Amino acid sequence: MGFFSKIKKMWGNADAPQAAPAAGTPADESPTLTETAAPPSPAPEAPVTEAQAALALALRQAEPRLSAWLAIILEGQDKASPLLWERLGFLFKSLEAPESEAAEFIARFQKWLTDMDYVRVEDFRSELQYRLALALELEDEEDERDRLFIKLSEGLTKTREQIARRLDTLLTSRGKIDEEFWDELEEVLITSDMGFEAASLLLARLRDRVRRSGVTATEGFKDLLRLELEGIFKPPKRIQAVNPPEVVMMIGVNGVGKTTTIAKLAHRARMQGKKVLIAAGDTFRAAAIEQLEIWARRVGADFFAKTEGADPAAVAFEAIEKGLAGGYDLIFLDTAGRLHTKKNLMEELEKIRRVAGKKHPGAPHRSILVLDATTGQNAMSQTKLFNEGVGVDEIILTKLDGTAKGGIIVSIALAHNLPITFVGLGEKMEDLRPFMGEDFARALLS
Ligand SMILES: Nc1nc2c(ncn2[C@@H]2O[C@H](COP(=O)(O)OP(=O)(O)OP(=O)(O)O)[C@@H](O)[C@H]2O)c(=O)[nH]1
Ligand SMILES: [Mg+2]
Repeated sequence: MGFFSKIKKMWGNADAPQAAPAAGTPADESPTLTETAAPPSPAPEAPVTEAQAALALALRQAEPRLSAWLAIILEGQDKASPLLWERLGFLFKSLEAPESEAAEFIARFQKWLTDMDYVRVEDFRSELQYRLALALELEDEEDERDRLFIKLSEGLTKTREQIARRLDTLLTSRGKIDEEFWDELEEVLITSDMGFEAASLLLARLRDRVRRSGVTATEGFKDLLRLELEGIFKPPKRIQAVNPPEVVMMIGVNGVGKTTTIAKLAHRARMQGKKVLIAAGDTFRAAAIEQLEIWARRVGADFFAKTEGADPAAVAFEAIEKGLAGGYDLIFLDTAGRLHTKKNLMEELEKIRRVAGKKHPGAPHRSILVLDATTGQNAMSQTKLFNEGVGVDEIILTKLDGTAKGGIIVSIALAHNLPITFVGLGEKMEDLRPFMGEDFARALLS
């Protein structure tokens, strides 16, 4: 547990001898770290080679950040090679990660490269950093947050154009916060897919905040708006503890991204060393079951399915049985977005809930509603429908990349006291990221 604290201890220890000024060049001059091409010897007392010592020194002297360490590991490398894996293994070792963990990480990554047909570092560097951040529990690190922020900003480009650009025009053209300013602001908010209700609520809160702050010029307004949004995006407190396996049920209308989001979440969990089972509760079409099985294989999760048309509640029941017996940490249950029978979707989901809870008290521990940002205000009625129908514990908003309708997130956060936990910023595994309200507000307005 807590690699981050270990790292802090390691690299930030005042008693540790300060690294000597860079002597010569880092390890990339030597062809290999060890005499042979074999991975670092498992014996901890194995003699340290010159190349390893140089690499250790370079890592030690670098800023204590994942990206800086990775830059050193990848220095002079433009392709996947035995040397690269050796250096990566050395990074794990330097961070006191168990050897077996490093070996598993590397083997899985190599397999992924083969599957994806990637060889060049530039094709896989980003994924490698993402996986390392998860495996080494460094996702909260400033660097990773910066990377996420850039990704978020890119993803929000169109939404930002809708909101920020028009807001900027309004702010510079008016100069003073008066009634006309409020009227025009209301228009900007409503047309950015925030919807009438949310816009009115936000305006009322903003008026109050502006009054309290004493700000009268439009100059200081953006900061106040950012603060207000940050407050709106603050997640309500929840009990996190669960009796394993934690059962996560994915719900939402068809096409929003339930199945791919399960894959992305399972990928994250696997990188964090969890044992994951994915269950095919969408028995609507055989292709859905196959799609999920392929994903499970790709991310290294186990898979449970029955036949097409089977009762999804039975799938849930048996998957939980398998999960309990197999010592799983996490079970993801995919569900259908629409049904082949006349039966009500909510009834079916409710039945899954009931049956899951009977087999494993507290299950499903999390019902995640997946919403597609490109549907704009439609997402609001879906939230209401699912929340009243079966209950929703958290929301994941997908497809924020490339839509101008990202303002919907404000309405969702305002209308329901539900946490938005992740946002989808693209189709790649690393494109599902934890939602951080502060960063989001900043990215939206900057
Ligand atoms: N651009 C982008 N595409 C996404 C994102 N999330 C999912 N998708 C794509 O959306 C499409 C539908 O995703 P699925 O996961 O199959 O959706 P689903 O909800 O399981 O659909 P049904 O099973 O038909 O109900 C896929 O092509 C995904 O790659 C995202 O954040 N951004
Ligand atoms: Mg699906």
